[in-house]
Amino acid sequence: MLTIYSEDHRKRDAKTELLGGQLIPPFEKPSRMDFILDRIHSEGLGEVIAPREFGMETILKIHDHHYVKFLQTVWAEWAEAGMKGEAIAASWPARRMQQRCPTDIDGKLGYYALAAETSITEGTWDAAKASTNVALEAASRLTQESAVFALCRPPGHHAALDMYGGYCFLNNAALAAQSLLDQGAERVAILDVDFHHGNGTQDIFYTRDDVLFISIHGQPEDAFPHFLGYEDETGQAAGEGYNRNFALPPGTPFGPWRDALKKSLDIIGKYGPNALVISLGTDTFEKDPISFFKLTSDDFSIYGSDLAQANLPTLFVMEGGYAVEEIGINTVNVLQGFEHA
Ligand code: B3N
Ligand code: ZN
Repeated sequence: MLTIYSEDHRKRDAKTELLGGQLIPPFEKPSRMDFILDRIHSEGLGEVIAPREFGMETILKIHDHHYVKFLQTVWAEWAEAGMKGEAIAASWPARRMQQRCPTDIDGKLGYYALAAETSITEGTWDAAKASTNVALEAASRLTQESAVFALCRPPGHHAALDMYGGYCFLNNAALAAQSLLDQGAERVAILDVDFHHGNGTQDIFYTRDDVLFISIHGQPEDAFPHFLGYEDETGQAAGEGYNRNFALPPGTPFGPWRDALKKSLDIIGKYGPNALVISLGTDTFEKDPISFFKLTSDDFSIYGSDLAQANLPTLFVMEGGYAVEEIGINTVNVLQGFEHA
């Protein structure tokens, strides 16, 4: 399988993540990519190539232009204000408050952040932009290839129309789906198998019927992002019926997870898309440090093979996964399971 990858992800190398009242080294770190690349090479998965530069056109179809400008300028404004650490949101437009973007940098951070764990650093925009190039290059190759792996970092599925958080800034899977539509697809399905609900992708396509979004994730009562991902969120307006959530409890093993996958593939089959985008997070793994599903490394191979049953051009977009010792094995197991089905 062809892999698209950019070294520019290294420009995002945050030193802090807010957890339990402390600033800790982030779970989402550059070495995640090295473990995946090593496994791709040792298993001979296929060629790894760098993306072209895709500019801003598709990004501005998916994200609010004020939000994009914020991402481009936030670090300079933060540094100009004399802040000493990495940029972290600390106040929000909470219930019954004004939803107006302030000019003060602390106010802007709170306006555009969906949570506080994700610090913004000097190279964050450049890395997020490079990650979108990876997704868009992969989407452009899907006409020649039956499956492509977009090895994106930073991840994207929490990034909404105008919000960042959960280690995500620009929504790579949404951009890939939009690009496939722009290339002529009539309908695209996005299946999000990351442990966390893809709130950003849901937000972006919630009122549209040209993109079906399905997510299988830890239930919001217990898991980040906490405030979206319930099963009764089914879409709105033209998008009614084109959003599905499978929200599963703590300790979920492969059996019930796979049942949700099979239901998802059935819904996708009935939708009849021209292409399938998989938001591929391997934080469903039993040893993941921040998640609570119980998939084993072998389970990743099995569900990779299940995904091939959809019989669609398939674009895998990398999302989460923090058990770094096994992230390469688990990720490549999905891709090999798919290829050898
Ligand atoms: O949810 C967490 C979190 C949960 C458990 C933890 N333990 C047990 C050490 C630590 C952290 N943090 C909030 C930020 C989660 C971002 C998730 C990003 C992701 O992978 N999205 O798909
Ligand atoms: Zn995740």
